[in-house]
Amino acid sequence: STEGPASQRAIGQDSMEVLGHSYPRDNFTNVTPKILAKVGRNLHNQSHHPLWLIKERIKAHFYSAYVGRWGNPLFSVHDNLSPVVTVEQNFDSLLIPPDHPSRKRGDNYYVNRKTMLRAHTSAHQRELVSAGLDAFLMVGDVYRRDEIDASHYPVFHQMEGVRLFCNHELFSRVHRGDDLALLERGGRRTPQKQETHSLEAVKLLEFDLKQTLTRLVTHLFGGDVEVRWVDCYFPFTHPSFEMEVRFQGNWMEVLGCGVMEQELLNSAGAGNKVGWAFGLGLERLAMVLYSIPDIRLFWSQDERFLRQFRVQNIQQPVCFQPLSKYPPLHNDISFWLPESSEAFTQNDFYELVRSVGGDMVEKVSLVDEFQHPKTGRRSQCYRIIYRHMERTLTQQEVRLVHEHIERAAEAELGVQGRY
Ligand code: FA5
Ligand code: MG
Repeated sequence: STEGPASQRAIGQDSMEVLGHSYPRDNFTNVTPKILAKVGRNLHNQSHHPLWLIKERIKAHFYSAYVGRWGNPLFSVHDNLSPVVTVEQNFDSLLIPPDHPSRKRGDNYYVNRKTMLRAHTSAHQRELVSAGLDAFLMVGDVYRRDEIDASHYPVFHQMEGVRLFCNHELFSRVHRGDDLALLERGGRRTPQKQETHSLEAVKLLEFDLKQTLTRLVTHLFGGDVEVRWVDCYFPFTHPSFEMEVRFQGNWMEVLGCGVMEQELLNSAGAGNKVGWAFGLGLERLAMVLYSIPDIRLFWSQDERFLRQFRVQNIQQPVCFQPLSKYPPLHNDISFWLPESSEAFTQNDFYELVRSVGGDMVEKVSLVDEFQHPKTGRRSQCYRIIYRHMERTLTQQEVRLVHEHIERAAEAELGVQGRY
C-alpha cells in the first residue's frame, strides 16, 4: 500500500513505526499495513471534509449555546490527541474488567500487548479530567476490527463529550437547591443510579445530558428529526443510554452516553464532582445529515464527492448528490474451518478480505454454515459483494482478487478451500 507517509510503514520485523515512534512487535501485534496507512490521515482535521464540517458545526453549536459567566465558551475542544494509546487507557482507566470480551485481540488493533490503536475516544476521558477540564469535546479517529457493510468501516471517527458539575452548578437552577447533595453514603446501586449518587443528582444529570444531546441533533437536523432513547450498558457509565435517529425508515444508533462512574472520577482527582459523558459516531451523523449511502465514501479522494462540501459558511446546508452507483459483482467462497475452533474467527476472515480487496469490497456476509454429519467438520460460505465507489469493476479484476482471497485464506487462516 502506498497510501500512508513513508514514516508509517513497518520497519524491520521486530518493530513497527507509527506516527514517528517505534514500537516492539509481539504475539499480540495485529495492525496491518492497510490500517497503518490510515493512521495520520486525520480526516476530521481536513478543511471542508464532511467529517470536518460536521465537527465544526457541533463546535459552533456548543460554543454559542454554552457560555460561562464571562461569555467564554464552556466546552474546550481537542482534536489532536494521538490514536496510539496504552491498553490501560483504552480499557483499565474505564473500569473495563481484565476478562471483558471487548478486549479481544480479534476485535481490536493491537500494536503490541501494551499498546493499541484506540477503539473509542473514551480512552482519553481520565487524562482530560485529570488535567482539570470540567467540560470538553474530544474528536479523533478510532479503530476496530468489525464486520464489513455500508455502515461499518475499520476506521471511523468519534466525538467524546464530558461535563462535570459541582454541587452548586447542578442544583443552582433548583429552588432552594443548596440543601441537596450530590453524593450519599450507604446507598445501593439500582437500575436508576450508582451506590454513591443521590437520586436527585442523577435525575438532574440525566435530564441535562439528554437535553444537551437532543438540542444538538435538533440543531443539526432541524426540529423534525425523530429521536428515541434506549437503555444500555457501559462499564464506565451508569445509568447508560443510546440515542437512535430515524434514517431511511430505520432506527440508527448514533451515540452512547450516561452518568460517569464515580470511581472513574475519583481516580482522575475529581471525586467531589459528578458528570455525564457521551461518545458519538461522526460518520453516522454525517451519513444521515448528507444522505451519504456508504461509509467508504469518507475515504474517497474523488473530487465529485469532496467538492460538494466546500461551502462558504459552515451553516449552509449541503445538498449531497450521490455519485452514480456502479454495478456490483458478487462471488461466494466456502471452506472447511480448522479442526480447533479457536483457531478461526469471522473477524479474521473479514480482515483478510479487507487486506486483499480493500475498498473494492462493499459487503461480506456469512450465507451458509454446514456441519458434516459423520466427521463433525464445519464449513462456512461467505458472499463477497464487490463494488467500487468510483468506477465499474471488470469480471476479470474481481476474479483475480477473489482468487487471491481464496489462496490467502488457505495460507493464513488454516482453512481448507472448497473452491
Ligand atoms: C462507545 O464507543 C462508547 N465509548 C460510547 C460512550 C462514551 C458511552 C461515553 C458512554 C460514555 P459504541 O461502541 O456504541 O460506544 O460506539 C459509539 C458510536 O460510535 C456508535 O453509536 C456509532 O455511532 C459509532 N460506531 C460504532 N461502531 C462503528 C463502526 N464500526 N463504524 C462507524 N461508526 C461506528
Ligand atoms: Mg453501541
